[in-house]
Amino acid sequence: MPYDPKTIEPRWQRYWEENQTFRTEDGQSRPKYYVLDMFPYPSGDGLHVGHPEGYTATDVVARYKRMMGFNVLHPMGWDAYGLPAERYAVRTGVHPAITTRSNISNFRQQVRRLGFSYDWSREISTTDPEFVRWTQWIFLQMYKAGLAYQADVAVNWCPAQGTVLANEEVKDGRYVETGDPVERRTMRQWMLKITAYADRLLADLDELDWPEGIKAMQRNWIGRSEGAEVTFTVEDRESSLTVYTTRPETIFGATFVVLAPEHPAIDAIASVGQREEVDAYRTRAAAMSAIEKSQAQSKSGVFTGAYAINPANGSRIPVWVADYVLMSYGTGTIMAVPAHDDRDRDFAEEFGLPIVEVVSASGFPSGEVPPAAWTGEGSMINSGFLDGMETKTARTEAISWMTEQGVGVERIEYKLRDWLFSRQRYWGEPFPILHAADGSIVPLPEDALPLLPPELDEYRPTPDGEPPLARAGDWVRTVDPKSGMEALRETNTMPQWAGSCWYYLRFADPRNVTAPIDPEKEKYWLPVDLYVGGAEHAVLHLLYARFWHKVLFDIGVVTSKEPFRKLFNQGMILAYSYKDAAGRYYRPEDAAERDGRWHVGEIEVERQVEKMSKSKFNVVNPDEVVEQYGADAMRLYELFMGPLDVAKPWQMSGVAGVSRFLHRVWRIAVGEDGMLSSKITDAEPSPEIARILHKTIKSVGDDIEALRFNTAISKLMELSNALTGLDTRPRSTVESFVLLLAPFAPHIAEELWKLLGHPKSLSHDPWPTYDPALADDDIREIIVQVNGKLRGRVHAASMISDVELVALAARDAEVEAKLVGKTVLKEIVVPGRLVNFVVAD
Ligand code: ANZ
Repeated sequence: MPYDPKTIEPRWQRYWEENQTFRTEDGQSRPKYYVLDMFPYPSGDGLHVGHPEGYTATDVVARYKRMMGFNVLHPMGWDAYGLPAERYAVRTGVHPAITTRSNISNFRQQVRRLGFSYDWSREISTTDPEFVRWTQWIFLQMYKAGLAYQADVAVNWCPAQGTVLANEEVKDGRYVETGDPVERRTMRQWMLKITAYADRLLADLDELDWPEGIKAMQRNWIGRSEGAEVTFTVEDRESSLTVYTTRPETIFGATFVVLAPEHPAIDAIASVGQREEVDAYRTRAAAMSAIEKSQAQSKSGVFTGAYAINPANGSRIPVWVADYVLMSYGTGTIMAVPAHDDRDRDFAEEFGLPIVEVVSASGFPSGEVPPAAWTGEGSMINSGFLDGMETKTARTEAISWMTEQGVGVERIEYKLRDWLFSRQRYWGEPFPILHAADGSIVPLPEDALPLLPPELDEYRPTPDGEPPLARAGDWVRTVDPKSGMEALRETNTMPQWAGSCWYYLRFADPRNVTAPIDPEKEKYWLPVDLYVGGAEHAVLHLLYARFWHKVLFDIGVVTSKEPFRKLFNQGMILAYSYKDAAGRYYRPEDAAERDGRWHVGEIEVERQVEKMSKSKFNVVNPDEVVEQYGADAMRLYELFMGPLDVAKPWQMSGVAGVSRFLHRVWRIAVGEDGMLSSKITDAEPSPEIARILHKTIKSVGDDIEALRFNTAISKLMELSNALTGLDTRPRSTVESFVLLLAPFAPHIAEELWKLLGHPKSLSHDPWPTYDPALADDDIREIIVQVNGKLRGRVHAASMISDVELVALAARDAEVEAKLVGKTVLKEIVVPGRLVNFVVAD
């Protein structure tokens, strides 16, 4: 009877479900292990082969840890609010509530077919009313703590999406998800004070077992700089200007001051003669899109006609306006030091402004200005009381001097800005907020939660930024339950990130109706031990969730400082695509290789590895893979393709390859008649097989712990080859092999386990253990001679001492028989090879 995943797999999936094999109980005395996938948003396109890559990895870990005796929490849920779900609804014209429900059930069914050991009793969706209740509750706590506030802010308005976006969602003037351009506007929005946590978000990164690249991206995004604020008086004006600098020691080299074009002080400073030119420049700068700004190379700017006084040396320096200075950073004003800053240098050269060197560039003749800005450290020159000091010392000295003189103070600045938390979209959590007639903000009482989005037929975004919820007049007009006065509901909604900021907590206590999570359960389950998902969340979700977690820590909801102890990013799964010289794509199944070149019919095409996309016809549908090869083959291939964290192309031939492996595995234990193979015996394994087995147990365990799944699988393949080669296969070895295979290919493993005579699922059976001496890679076979004649063979680690080796050799049964009653005259040892006992006859 051949291996038939089509009958085996659904049967075991039903068994697991009926027996609640993966149901997790709380608070046991056993140690816990919480392994989590970044939950998907259930898009209308269904599952992509990229999803199960991470899901299979975490499932292997979950199954392995269970067999290691851990109480494992391994849940799945749906990130169902937000732009992606709504974009799909807008495209199809079907209400998001309906599409979301059907998308979820489609995703669930697709995920289930892969046999993951999720505890489905803990399934949650961010759109569940009970989940929404606690998302809104957390927002209310933030509001009460002063961490949520409304403000008129310069926002990223995306006309194509009809909503504002957070800074984290915009790169080079475009929405990162869609590439739609973004404009600057000022709008009244809800903000979350993530900046209040900047220091902790930065410091606590050090404790995390996360990829260094992701930590570096978060550090850069938070962008802490140590520097000083320095005040420059303006000649003949009432006003003064405060600059932010990270190089206060270079103040003697400050030869001009520059303001951002949006700076409010410009009106008071610009001279009558320069006013017109300044205004024209400011208008031009305002009209520039964020995209143009991010691409602007050449320096542009305008002189204000005013002069500032450098407080260090009293020199009179011109004040300029230029768009390379950002209003949103520091004070929106800089002291320009063209000898030691590249941008200042370009600007000075463009407009013929003086360049004064104050840090000697090592090796450059003094008195001459080097051809480019020297931005490194050095010793101070042309700097009065700072002369001769090293830059680092001079920095501290300069700040002390400024503080004494009352012209400056030390200041720490962050690039991180508060999180713009409202969206002008329909499909999100409404804010639990009322606006009273007198303009005051009234938070909804907690017992009025959840507040769900109102029923609306027209939920499309509006062109002017008026939220779609404003159309639900009867919902918007309400009564403040406390005062009984008329009030209007807030019509903005929360962004798609809200639910994912705390969903990992809820899995530990998904049905709690009195709190977001029970404190005992939180203490037991949190933090997440292993979190796996794509690297695209490096800053967005992973920074937002850390922020909420810290807020929840401060209000006593959680006891851990960080939510995710270990993070691992899966690599992108790519695919081959085929296109001709004109850039037209062809279906992969129509392409064939001839003489080393690819063709579709007579047309020559180029084969490339690219992202999967419908327009390139190279999307692989997981359902078809399961249909053809089964879930176990799909799972194995997902992990056998290469290291988990690298990008790699999908190849159907690879799936066929692992499928052949599973067929061979089947034949190790199953005879022609479908019964246990007659080759399986109760004999002891040979030393050779025992060694291979123990080595495999050790390395597969080590590989799973280190998330090196591809090498674990190849070691299982080696062991299976060894077993296939045997005429009699020791039952104990075959059983151990089945247990080792189980986390990777659980369906076939359960089936073989049953055939081997075990009536119950192996999911909670102990993981095989190994004998370290046998598992040692460097075990050598040692020949044992007595008077030069071969009498036995022993196995020993290459590191063993001569004395130990002799003792081991003497214990070999045959050798021992030859030695009894004899006098050993001499022992000759050739380490790693041979022991010869020379005995008297
Ligand atoms: C004088 C100076 C001398 C500077 C020098 C640099 C080198 P980070 O490290 O990124 O914090 N700066 C300050 N505010 C700015 C703004 N709103 N827009 C553009 N540039 C701004 O950078 C801090 C440095 O960037 C500050 O230190 C300032 O230039 C500039 F040899 O001041 B520096």
